[in-house]
Amino acid sequence: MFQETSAATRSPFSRTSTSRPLRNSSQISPICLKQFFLEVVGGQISTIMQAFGNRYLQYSPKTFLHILGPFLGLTFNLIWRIFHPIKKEFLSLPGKNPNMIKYKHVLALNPYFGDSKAIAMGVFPPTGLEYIAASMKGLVGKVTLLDLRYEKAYQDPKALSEFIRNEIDLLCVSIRWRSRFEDICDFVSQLPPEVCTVVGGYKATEEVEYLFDRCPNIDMVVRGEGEEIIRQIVTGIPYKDILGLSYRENGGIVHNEIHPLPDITRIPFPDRSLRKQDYYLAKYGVRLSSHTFDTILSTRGCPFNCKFCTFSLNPLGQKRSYTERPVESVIEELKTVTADVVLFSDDNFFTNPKRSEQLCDLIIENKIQKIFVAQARVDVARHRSVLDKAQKAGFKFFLIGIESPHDRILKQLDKGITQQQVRDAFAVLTQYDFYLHGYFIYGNIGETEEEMLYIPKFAKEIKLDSITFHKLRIERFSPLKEVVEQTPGYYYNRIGGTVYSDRYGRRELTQIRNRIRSEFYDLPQIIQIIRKARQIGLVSGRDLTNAFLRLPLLMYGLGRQQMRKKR
Ligand code: B12
Ligand SMILES: C[S@@+](CC[C@H](N)C(=O)[O-])C[C@H]1O[C@@H](n2cnc3c(N)ncnc32)[C@H](O)[C@@H]1O
Ligand code: SF4
Repeated sequence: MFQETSAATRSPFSRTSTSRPLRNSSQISPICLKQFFLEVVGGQISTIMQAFGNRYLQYSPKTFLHILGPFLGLTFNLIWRIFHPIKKEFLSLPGKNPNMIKYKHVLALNPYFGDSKAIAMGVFPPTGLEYIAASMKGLVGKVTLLDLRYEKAYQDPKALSEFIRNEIDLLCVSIRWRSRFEDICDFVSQLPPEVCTVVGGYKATEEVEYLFDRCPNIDMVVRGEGEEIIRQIVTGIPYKDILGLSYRENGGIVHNEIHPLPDITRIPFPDRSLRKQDYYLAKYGVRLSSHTFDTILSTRGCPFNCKFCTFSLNPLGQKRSYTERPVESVIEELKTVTADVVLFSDDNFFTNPKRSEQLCDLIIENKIQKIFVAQARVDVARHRSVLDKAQKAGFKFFLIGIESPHDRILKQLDKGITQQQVRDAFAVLTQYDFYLHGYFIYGNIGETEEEMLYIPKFAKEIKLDSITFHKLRIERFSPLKEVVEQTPGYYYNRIGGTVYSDRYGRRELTQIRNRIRSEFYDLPQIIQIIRKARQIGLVSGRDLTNAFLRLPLLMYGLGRQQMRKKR
């Protein structure tokens, strides 16, 4: 969609807007000039010296020059080649020279706060934003990261605006999810328009035009993975030359071409030093576990092509080719992680079983003691040696995509597994002390009520500890989009919305969801969850007592959320 656009006039997104003119868009920074001097002029001097020594001087009658010429040329060239990369790296760090810094104080803002249905939402740090902060290190004066979930005082846009006005010259906001998107737009649009504002993230990338329209104070939207793009912005590269950037110019919006996917082996670790607090499991403000939580990303992308899934695509629709970080680098990062529970955010931690085993070996060897959580396909059960190692290394919690107990649906979704394979896999997985969580999708094309209601029974048969079940969603680049569009009686009302049918509308699917939930989460299952959570060390006896004592608070929070939902 963005492919052929490089100027406002050619952009399918271009339109007039009431925006302020762009700031500093074509400024060439001192860093660029210095780099240019060293790379081009310096390289030329070195080459000329060498040529001079090699060719010209050898015909000179002066013998010492005859010998010294090539020697000098070669030496200069050698020194140049040895030190050039270091100098270049040094020069690309304007932090070493305060005069070169374009932005003195950057605010990296995680704008999510307030109660959310997703319990996992409060648990994890804003990893993407910490990657962005790490990429700016040394290129800007100072970075402050504000995670509004933990900054009550700044949840008021007026108070935050005052801080921004007094302190900040670049505001970076991360917008990742569809949920709460409108609230976040409201919030961001109240922040000071005079401070340069750049937003990025999965949802921001999906909503570029809308964001410019909705929030007149947004100057730039970074599309896709932002590490290299933010470096270019803060070092003063002209906006027109920054791939993956959309920005305002002359009352319109310019969408530059897509940025190539960054090489994750060279990306710095997310900057965890900016955190002001630990992350923990809480619901309605009640802390449920004494453990602290963190995420780590050891690969990006997924080589599978399940038809419903857009995890393996980026928000621009590009397939994120499966790429691995070197295991040693993952271990180095893990050594810096202080949290007790660490989620590998990789789409599937066991895509390359050999590498996963190697990583487990290194975790054991380096005595890194954590509770690890990983996403996995059922295929992992075929590799017992990997499971043995994973257990030893501290992998205790598996999030596994099963999707459906029915072969017909699994085939329709291109999941690449059968019901029997799922049963076989769980016969193996349940022999370990893993907490097993399964993902299911209901409301699939042609799926009957009876088939949907088999989910809780099947989940119990294969001995899953807990499940989540989502209605089938259609994302913008979902390969299932066309299938739904071409199937009579099936429809979705918006991108990212649920698939409904003439037979199963919103009301019917909600009723089915409630039945799946109550049939699976009965009292014995809840006891099993608590027992397993204790067994793997996720919660302690003390945590349970504390949670029990705060039960009234939890009930109050739940009640308030229900009331708000009704309103
Ligand atoms: C791990 C994960 C989670 C974790 C979060 C961990 C964390 N640290 O925050 C948990 C389990 C909490 C989670 C929950 C949910 N998730 Co989720 N999640 C992911 C997943 C698999 C990886 C995210 C990640 O860590 N990526 C790695 C980092 C480095 O990338 P990033 O955050 O996108 O950041 C990069 C860019 O976006 C950009 N960027 C980000 N912020 C900024 C800011 C600036 C200024 C700039 C310049 C750039 C920039 O640069 C970053 C570095 O490259 C993605 C899929 C994916 N492959 O991205 C889905 C995904 C983001 N989740 C999704 C969904 C739907 C959910 C849930 C709603 C699921 C559910 N039904 O419960 C909940 C929502 C929670 C809520 N808000 O209510 C969808 C979002 C779709 C959408 N359009 O809204 C995604 C895209 C998966 C998908 N394709 O369906 N999720
Ligand atoms: C990362 S995958 C699960 C782990 C692993 N990659 C696998 O395939 O087994 C996350 C889960 O999100 C759910 N999901 C993803 N896209 C969805 C969609 N479009 N509609 C409904 N659920 C979806 C699926 O249940 C999927 O298993
Ligand atoms: S469901 Fe899992 S395996 Fe399938 S494409 Fe998505 S992330 Fe990959």
